[in-house]
Amino acid sequence: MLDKNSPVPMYIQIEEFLKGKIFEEEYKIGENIPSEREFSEQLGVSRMTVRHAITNLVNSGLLYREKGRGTYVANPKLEQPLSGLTSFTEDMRSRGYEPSNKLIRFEKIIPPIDIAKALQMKTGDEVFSVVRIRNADQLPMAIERTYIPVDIIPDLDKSMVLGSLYSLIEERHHQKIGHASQLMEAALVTKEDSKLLNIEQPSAVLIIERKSYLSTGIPFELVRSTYRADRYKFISEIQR
Ligand code: 16G
Repeated sequence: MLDKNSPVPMYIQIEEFLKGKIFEEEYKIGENIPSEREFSEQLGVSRMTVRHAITNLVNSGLLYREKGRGTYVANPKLEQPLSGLTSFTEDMRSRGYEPSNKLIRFEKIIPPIDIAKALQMKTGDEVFSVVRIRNADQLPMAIERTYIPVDIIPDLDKSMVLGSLYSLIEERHHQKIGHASQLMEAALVTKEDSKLLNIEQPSAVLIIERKSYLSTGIPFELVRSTYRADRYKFISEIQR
């Protein structure tokens, strides 16, 4: 199965071996694979070499590690278009996943100056500062840190942000959501976020900052989202 005389490095041969097991569904999505120790005994190679191969497959999104539990076969990465102004709830439902939120923080605060400026607020005006873990079928996908001017939804409370913010604005407050601007950057997960997302350090994450406006041109949210890079691919259509 593995050829020690081959010019192909051992860790790459192990990667191919594991990929074969995944594609043939001997290892199924959501199931955990044998431990590094078991592989190293079975294949007669060092644990370091096995770890190298597994880490590469984690980085490419075929496997994921759960802290203290083991390594699992991942769902194929979710392909998220960067075009429409959709909500997390809509995105997950359209793919057949059940969205849910875990509320980490809900506060009414006077925002830092940069946030107040971005949201075109007057000094002293308050925002709701909301931190939510966004799950798909109970698995954490992203953390969203959202600032919403209190003037937009004055009666916002904790129970409301356990559901969809966008449907709250559109259906309960009868406001139209207009457009948004987004910026994206790659980062390594922070210690705090690695705990919230249940991923190891170091892991790659993608940060998207979205500023969204009502159709009247008034900004209603500034959101910094941290996406698990092992769960997402972002797609955009481009034309010449
Ligand atoms: C998306 C948006 C976020 C918005 C949220 C509303 C990005 C980068 N972010 O996650 O800005 O607040 O949806 O979702 O796409 P909700 O209506 O389910 O609460």
